[in-house]
Amino acid sequence: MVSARVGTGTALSAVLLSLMAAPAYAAPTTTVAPATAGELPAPDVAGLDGVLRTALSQGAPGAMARIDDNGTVYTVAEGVADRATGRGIATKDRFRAGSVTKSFSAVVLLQLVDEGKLNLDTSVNTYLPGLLPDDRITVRHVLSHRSGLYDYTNDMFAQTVPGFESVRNKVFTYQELVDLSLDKPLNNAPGAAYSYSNTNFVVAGMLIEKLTGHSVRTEYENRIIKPLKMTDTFYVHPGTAIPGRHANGYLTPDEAGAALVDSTEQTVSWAQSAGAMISSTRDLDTFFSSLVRGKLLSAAQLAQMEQWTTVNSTQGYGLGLRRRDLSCGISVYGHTGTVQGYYTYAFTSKDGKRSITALANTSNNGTVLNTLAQTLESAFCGKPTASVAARSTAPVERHEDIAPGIVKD
Ligand code: REX
Repeated sequence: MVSARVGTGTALSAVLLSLMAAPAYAAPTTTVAPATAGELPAPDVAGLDGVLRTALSQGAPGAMARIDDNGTVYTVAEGVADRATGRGIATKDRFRAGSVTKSFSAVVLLQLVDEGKLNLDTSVNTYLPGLLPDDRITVRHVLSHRSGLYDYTNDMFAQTVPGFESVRNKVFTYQELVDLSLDKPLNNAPGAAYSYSNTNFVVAGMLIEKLTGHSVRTEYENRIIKPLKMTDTFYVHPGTAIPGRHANGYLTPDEAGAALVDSTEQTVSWAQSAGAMISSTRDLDTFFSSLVRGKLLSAAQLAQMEQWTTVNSTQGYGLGLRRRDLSCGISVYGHTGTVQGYYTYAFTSKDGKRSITALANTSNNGTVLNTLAQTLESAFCGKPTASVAARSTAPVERHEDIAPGIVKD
């Protein structure tokens, strides 16, 4: 399902059109090698477009990315937002950002630390008496995925489309989600190991609501969305619609060759504070850039957020924040997201001067997910040199760091 908009020429003119429509940013005179932030090589916009086209060839109906490079904006879009109408995807389209929500939840909690209302090394049960089966689980363990709490989504989505349809319109309480997790023993002793689990960020949502007396939506809005003027960003729960112009999401069934399922509308109640945020490429660039520039947290809490637990040889997890080490030797900071029909990458450089958000409107397609990871290389490492030319064909570590069984090859 490759749309008529595929093609570098089309994509690059989309860049220029988008820039004309966004006068707040300086338009680049060329999309090739302008002056760039810090010591990073210029972004490889043509390479980025090639990555998106590869994602389409692997089954994504559409793919798009926006780079904000110290005031210069590059946008690239390929394929469709809506398979029924054939409307081309565009970087202004909103989408479901999945676990990028975890970074929002962590920021709210770290602001509460700054306000003296929360201590990272205190037991979760001190704030939520009796919630967890082990008093040794601290707030820090939860935010760094070291609590050992089992990820209930492993079972919920063992069968991809039936699992999704069984929760598409369901509304869970946080307690119900925690109870699903507690049906299983802890994966590890508190603090002993990294084990990615949505349960941790359900607990984070409960902490936010307990400590503030407000819904997570109110706290995201007042502390992050409004101050940063992120007008494309919404926490919609338990409503099922994405407000305004958006990309539809298409879930890949487990059965080879089966038709994609339009998964745009859902409560995302199974994730809530772990994954229900709606946003745009512009807003997520703004969010992570602002975060690392210290616009949301004190230097002390940002430093806490950037204390890394090792995930594997090229990834670390902080507090609701991922670090990815790229082939050119630089590290970038942000989060990934997977909800049915949407894969997101949103990352920024150490100084926040260059950010990229990339989106493919499909999921349960590990090949597309691995391809989308290459957008970071194009954005931050520039054109491949001979020594790294092999990276686009090099085997990528098997899938992203995600819970077992949530993605198929
Ligand atoms: C649930 C199943 C995925 C997806 C999930 N998403 O846990 C959270 C998230 C909110 O975004 N995590 C990602 C489904 C990994 C992150 O942190 O980057 N897969 C799909 C299946 C597999 O149903 N049987 O691919 O849409």
